[in-house]
Amino acid sequence: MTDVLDIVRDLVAQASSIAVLTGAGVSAESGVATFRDPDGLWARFSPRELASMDGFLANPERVREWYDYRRQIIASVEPNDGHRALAALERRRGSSVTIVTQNVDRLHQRAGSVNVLEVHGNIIENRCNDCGRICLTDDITCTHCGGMMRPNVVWFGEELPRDVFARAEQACRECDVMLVVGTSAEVYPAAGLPATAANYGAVVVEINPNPTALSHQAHHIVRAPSAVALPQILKETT
Ligand code: BJW
Repeated sequence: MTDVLDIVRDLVAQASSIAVLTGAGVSAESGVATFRDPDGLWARFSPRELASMDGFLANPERVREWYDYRRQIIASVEPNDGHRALAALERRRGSSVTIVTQNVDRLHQRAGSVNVLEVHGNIIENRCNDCGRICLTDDITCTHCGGMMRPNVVWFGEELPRDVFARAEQACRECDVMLVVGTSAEVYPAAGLPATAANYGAVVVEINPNPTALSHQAHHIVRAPSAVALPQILKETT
């Protein structure tokens, strides 16, 4: 473990551009459930019923209740040492650090990260399904066009926000090192970003206590929880 931590620390120290793809595991140690772990959300709730447009149209009340339940959990937790280590890295290295997050919980921003691309949206806001207007209120119809308001997240079968994903791809093409942290790397197109980075010459590092769909492609693997590994890798010297 010490060896790989030293190697990854050196890679980060020498990189002129760093992309970080994060997933639900980064927030696990804050107390936010992941999706696909044995105790994850998809073990208790149906993605088809709760994270798809068909599910929403069939029962909008149930979907809204589920998102309200998750919003309450997120409001009651704090960023962890992993989020904080990434925010501190960005404070030292500026815009050369880009976080591409699949997480909708805004914990990176609450830890102080600024250059964050939310490829699956966020759970804090609502969005009109018809005109796209974004708001923070819990109105169920849009005051602008009368359309249905829904959480501002990306459900299965929906396109990711095009400009945000384009910027994420650009960051992956430009980086020297990509850290892939706390994601099962099963959900596309985000799961394809590490391959983009590798194809453009980046070193890809997986940080995850468990093997994932990405593991066989990663150049280095740190098998540890992110709130432990990130502070060790991203010490002040990097
Ligand atoms: C720790 C830890 C610790 C634990 N420290 N680590 C190509 C092939 C096959 C299928 C597809 C394909 N392309 C597209 C698809 C379909 C689909 C898809 O990928 N399906 C697969 C599941 C098979 N993709 C889509 O539908 C996407 N849209 C799309 O492709 O649109 C096309 C289109 C184009 C043009 C017009 C219209 C359409 C959209 C995907 C949206 C995903 N949405 C969700 C819900 C968001 C809202 C919400 O939160 O409610 O996003 S699903 C869920 O999965 C959520 C996550 O962001 C996403 C990824 O999960 P993540 O973060 O990886 O979490 P887990 O739980 O899977 O993994 C946790 C990891 O943490 C584990 O590895 C643990 O070991 C680890 N861990 N503790 C570090 N302490």
